[in-house]
Amino acid sequence: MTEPAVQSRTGGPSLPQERRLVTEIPGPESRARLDRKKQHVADGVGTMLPVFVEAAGGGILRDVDGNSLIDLGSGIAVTSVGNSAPEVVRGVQEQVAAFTHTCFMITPYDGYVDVCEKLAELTPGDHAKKSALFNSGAEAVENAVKIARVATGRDAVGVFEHAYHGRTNLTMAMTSKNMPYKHGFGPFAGEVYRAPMSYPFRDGLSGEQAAARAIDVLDKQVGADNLACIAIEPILGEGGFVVPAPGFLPTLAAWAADKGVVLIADEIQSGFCRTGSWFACDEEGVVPDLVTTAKGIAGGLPLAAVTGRAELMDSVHVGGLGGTYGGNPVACAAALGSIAEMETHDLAARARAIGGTMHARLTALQERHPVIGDVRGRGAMMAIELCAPGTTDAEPARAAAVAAYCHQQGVVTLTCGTWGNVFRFLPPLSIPDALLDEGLDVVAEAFAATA
Ligand code: PLZ
Repeated sequence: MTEPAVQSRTGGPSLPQERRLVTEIPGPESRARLDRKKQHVADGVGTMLPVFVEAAGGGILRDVDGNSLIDLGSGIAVTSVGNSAPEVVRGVQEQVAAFTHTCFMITPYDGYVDVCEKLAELTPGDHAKKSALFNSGAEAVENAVKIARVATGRDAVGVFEHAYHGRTNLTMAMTSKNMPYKHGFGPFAGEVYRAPMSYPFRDGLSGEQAAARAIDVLDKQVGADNLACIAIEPILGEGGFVVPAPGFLPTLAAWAADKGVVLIADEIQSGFCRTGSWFACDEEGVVPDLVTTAKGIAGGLPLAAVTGRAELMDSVHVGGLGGTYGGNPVACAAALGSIAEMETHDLAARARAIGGTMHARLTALQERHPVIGDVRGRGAMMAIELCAPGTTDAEPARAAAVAAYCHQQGVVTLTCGTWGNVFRFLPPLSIPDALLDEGLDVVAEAFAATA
C-alpha cells in the first residue's frame, strides 16, 4: 500500500520513526523497478538490498511499497547527520536557487572558501592549513598523493594490507582486496607498496610491534628516501573496521615525520564525528600532514577534500589541482549545513553514546554466539567479525545469512572485510534510541535464526 504522493515525498526527520513492513522485501513495486534496472543499468553496478527508496530521514528509509526500514548503514557512512537533515536541505535549497555552478577555477564563490576554512579549524593539529575540494573520496586520495609527490620529489606510495582507497586506477592500486574492486581491471598504477597492518584480533601484536613490522617493510623493501607518502585509514573501513592496536599510528607517524615521508590519513569513512570525535586521528593524538575527507562531510551530496599543512598544499603549481565540479557550490552549501548540524547537536557525543549502546549489545550477543570472534570499532563505527569458534577462520556465509535475515526483517545492515565475514554498523547519528535498539534486536534474532 503506497501512501498519497504528497505525503510520500516527505522525508527527513519528519518521516515517522518506526519500522513497518507492509509487503515482503523486496515488495512488488520494488521488484517491478528491479526489472527496469536490469534492462537499463549495467550489471556491474550491484545493489545489496534491492528496495527502491522514496523517502528517508532520522533512522528510516521508506521504500516504494510503503515499507519503512531501519537504517544501520547511512549509505556507507555518508548520511551521518541523517537523510535530508534540516540545515542541509535549507543550505542546498538557497544555493540551488541562487546559482548551481560557475566552476571555482573560472569564477570563485564564498561556499568553497567557507568549507576550506571550516576544514582548517576541525581537522587535527593547529598548524597553518589549506584545502582543495573534489567530488569523490577516490579523487581526494589521488590528489593527496599528487601533492605529496610534488612536495617531496619522491615517487613511492606506502599503503597497508586490507586498505580501501577507491576505484580509480591509482586508488585501485592502493586498495588491497581483489574482488570486486580490482579483478580484471589492471594494469594498476606503479610505485605502490603494501605493508602489514595492525590487526589485533589476528596478529596479537602490540601497536609498537605491529608498527615495527610495517616500518621494516617500508624501510627495507621500499626505502624511506623513495617514499613520498604513506596513506592509512586510522580505522579500516571496507577492510573490516579494524582498529589498530594503541601505539601503532603514533609510532608510524613519528617514523614518517623523521624520514620526511608525508603522512596521509584517509578519514573518508572514519571522519566527521563517526567515531565520536571530529576525526579518528584525534583519539590517538596523531596529527597527519594531509587528511582526506568525503562521505559524512556533506550529508549526502558529493564532496571531498584534501586538507593539510599549508606549505605542503602550496607546493603544487597554480592550476595543478582542480576539476570541473570540485567544490560545487550546492555540495559546499550541503557541507556547511552538515557541519552546522554536527556542531549544534554535538553529534560526536551522540556517536559516543550510540557506540556505548552498540558495544554493550554486541558483547552480550558474542557471549551467546561464539561465532562472533571479535567485537570492535569506535563510536558509531562498530563491527563484529564472524569466525569458526575459537579460531580466525572466516565465516562469510554466516555473515551473509545474518545480513539476509536482517534485510527480510527491514533492517539495513552492511558487511565488509577482506574475507567478507565482518558485519558492520554505521547508523545515522540522527537515529532515535528506540530504533537503534529495535535494529539490534533484529540482529540478535538473526543470529538465533541462522544458528
Ligand atoms: N577511502 C576510507 O571508505 C569509500 C566504497 C564503496 P569514494 N568507501 C565506500 C564501494 O564499494 O565503492 C572510501 C573509503 C575510504 C576512500 C573511499 C573512496 O571514496 O567517494 O567512493 O570514491
